[in-house]
Amino acid sequence: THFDTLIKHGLIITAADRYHADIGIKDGRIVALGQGLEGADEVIDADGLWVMPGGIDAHCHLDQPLGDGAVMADDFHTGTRSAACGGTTTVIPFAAQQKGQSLRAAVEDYHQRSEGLALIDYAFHMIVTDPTERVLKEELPALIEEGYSSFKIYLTYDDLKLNDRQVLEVLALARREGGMVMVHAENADCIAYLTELLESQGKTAPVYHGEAHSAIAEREATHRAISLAELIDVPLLIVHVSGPEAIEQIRWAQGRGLRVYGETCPQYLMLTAADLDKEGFEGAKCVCSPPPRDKKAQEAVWQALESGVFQVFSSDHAPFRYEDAQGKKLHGEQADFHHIPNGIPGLETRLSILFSEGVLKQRIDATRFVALTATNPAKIYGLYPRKGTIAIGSDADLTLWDSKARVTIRNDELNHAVDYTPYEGIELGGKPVLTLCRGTVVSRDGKPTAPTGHGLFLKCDKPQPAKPRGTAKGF
Ligand code: DUC
Ligand code: ZN
Ligand code: ZN
Ligand code: ZN
Repeated sequence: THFDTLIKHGLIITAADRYHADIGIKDGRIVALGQGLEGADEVIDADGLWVMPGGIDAHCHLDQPLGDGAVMADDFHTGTRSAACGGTTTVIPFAAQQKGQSLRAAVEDYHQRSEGLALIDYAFHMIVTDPTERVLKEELPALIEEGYSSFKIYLTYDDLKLNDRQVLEVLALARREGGMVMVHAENADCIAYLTELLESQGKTAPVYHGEAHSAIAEREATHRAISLAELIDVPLLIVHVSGPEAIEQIRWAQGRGLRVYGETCPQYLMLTAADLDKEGFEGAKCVCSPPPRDKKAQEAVWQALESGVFQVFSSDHAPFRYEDAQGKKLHGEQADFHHIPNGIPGLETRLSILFSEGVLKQRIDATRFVALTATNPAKIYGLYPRKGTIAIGSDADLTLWDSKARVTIRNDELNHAVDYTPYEGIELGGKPVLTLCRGTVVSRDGKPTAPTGHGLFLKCDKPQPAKPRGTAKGF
């Protein structure tokens, strides 16, 4: 065989193995793994580098229409460019249904927003906000079949949230059709009550966002979502888990044999509530939901990554500009905390943070890093084994890491369109030096190298982890 590309002498790390071998690539796929492979148009010397599956960022928001007319800073071009430079080769952002809109229209709108713009491959999750009879009986079953096999539901935000009855209907539909349900678990009434109370006391600074979004409200909603899923007998994934209260609920469910999965994000390892309390309005840069908690919560999140309570590590990249064109800061200088858009950027820094703080500091091993950032999301969202591993027949989505490099995060050097990073000035060990998506080099040393439009839309299979246990009667 003559290869298009050969990657020689790297240390290959998958979710299961680590070994030295060469990788032969042809037509965008891995066609050979072995020692002493020869004969290629292009040879990449990976001597001294670690070769891991390209990252899959299974939770990020790009060019998502927001009810209030606000616009996200990153579209499919800048967002996937930034992801590629951070070592990610697949993203799964959200096609969000507005209330009153058909789900099909939401998906079609999102295809228009992404068409021809992505540098790396992408699939869609849907967000279901209006589960009408038509959505449940016709649209969702058809869309799941067509390759949109996962969707997120919310228990909070007035324009997004479902009531418990609606959650049950949606879960039953997922069970019948084999879809994977993701849930944003925070108790809406608790947050509304605390927000009004804090405001009535004049407590409107960004730091009070953290108090309004209490960990108890997160714990309650997590427990409720798990209970509703158990009643229906359907798997469930709790997204962006922030600390020990919700972790305890997930561990409890897993201990009882329920198929409950958990996701966490870099902000819950790197930030605390104290970051919301910075000088001036700077705390607004760390406002996300659920909010970062405290040092003990960070430790609990690390432990849950290590012990396997969490299967997925995503960025939850939600790109809002700190200063708009008029120089106004996040919806107005000194805006009440509850008018600050929830979410922080993180597509490009996600892998480096877990690599540095997790792998190099020996909190998790490199195989678990791969599982959390690529293999598990591929399995849970129906992209495996095309994506998420290094195997013959899989797409040649690969990231070459220099584990000895040291990098200081500077927003100036990131490739997103957001005007800040909450991680400014943090020094990390290790960096992705070369990223290939289907055999094409999409980034080198933190700069994009692929043409706009290299990325392809991916249809997701019905994931095996979404299969019910078979315990429920009468569904
Ligand atoms: N939920 C998300 O998933 N992302 C950003 C903000 C939020 O509340
Ligand atoms: Zn959410
Ligand atoms: Zn999100
Ligand atoms: Zn207000």
